[in-house]
Amino acid sequence: MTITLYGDSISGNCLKAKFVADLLGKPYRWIETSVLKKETRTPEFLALNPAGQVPVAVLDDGRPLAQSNAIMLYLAEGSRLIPADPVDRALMFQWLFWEQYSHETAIAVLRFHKAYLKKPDSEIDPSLAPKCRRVLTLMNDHLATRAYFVAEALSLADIALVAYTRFSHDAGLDLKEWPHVHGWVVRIEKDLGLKTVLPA
Ligand SMILES: N[C@@H](CCC(=O)N[C@@H](CS)C(=O)NCC(=O)O)C(=O)O
Repeated sequence: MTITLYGDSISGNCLKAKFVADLLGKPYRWIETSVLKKETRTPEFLALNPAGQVPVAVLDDGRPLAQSNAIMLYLAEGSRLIPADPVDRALMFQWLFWEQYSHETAIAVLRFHKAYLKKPDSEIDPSLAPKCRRVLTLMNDHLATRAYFVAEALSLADIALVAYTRFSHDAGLDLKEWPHVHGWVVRIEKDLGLKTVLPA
């Protein structure tokens, strides 16, 4: 049985799972599930994830699994995307937790309000843009001396963080201001075999 991924193609969280499955050659069935059309609120979908959020993976044995980073970890089990060294692995988790608590809650949220809900700036929480800038500056400082977030090799930390960082322009942020982040996005998109979404 092939795993099934319920995801919305505009969502970085959903694309994380797709990127890992594609990179590792894991077969899956993708079921496009639109947040804007409220397809995450149907009784069938809520039976899979009562939180009403994509992504959800339905595993080989039929069990549903939610949370993008949990799905990535499941797909990448035993692969080069999870460092073998315990400290490096813990550092990967450090960045995965930071991504969910500090990064996704800034860049993904501002992007969604601006690019998809088309809200004028006056209706958007004014603390979001400065929070995004702090997040990008922290990443830029980290990447000033390294090519990848952990252990000089591609890991789930890079994949989690690139998912929304590459769409920063949708949130009104020009990555050219953060050149190490810009260069890293180009590198990770290439590693994942993705066509760049960065503005020229
Ligand atoms: N922490 C969750 C966040 C999932 C999430 O926010 N999903 C959004 C799309 S990116 C969603 O389904 N939103 C619909 C809703 O909350 O109503 C993850 O990483 O999977």
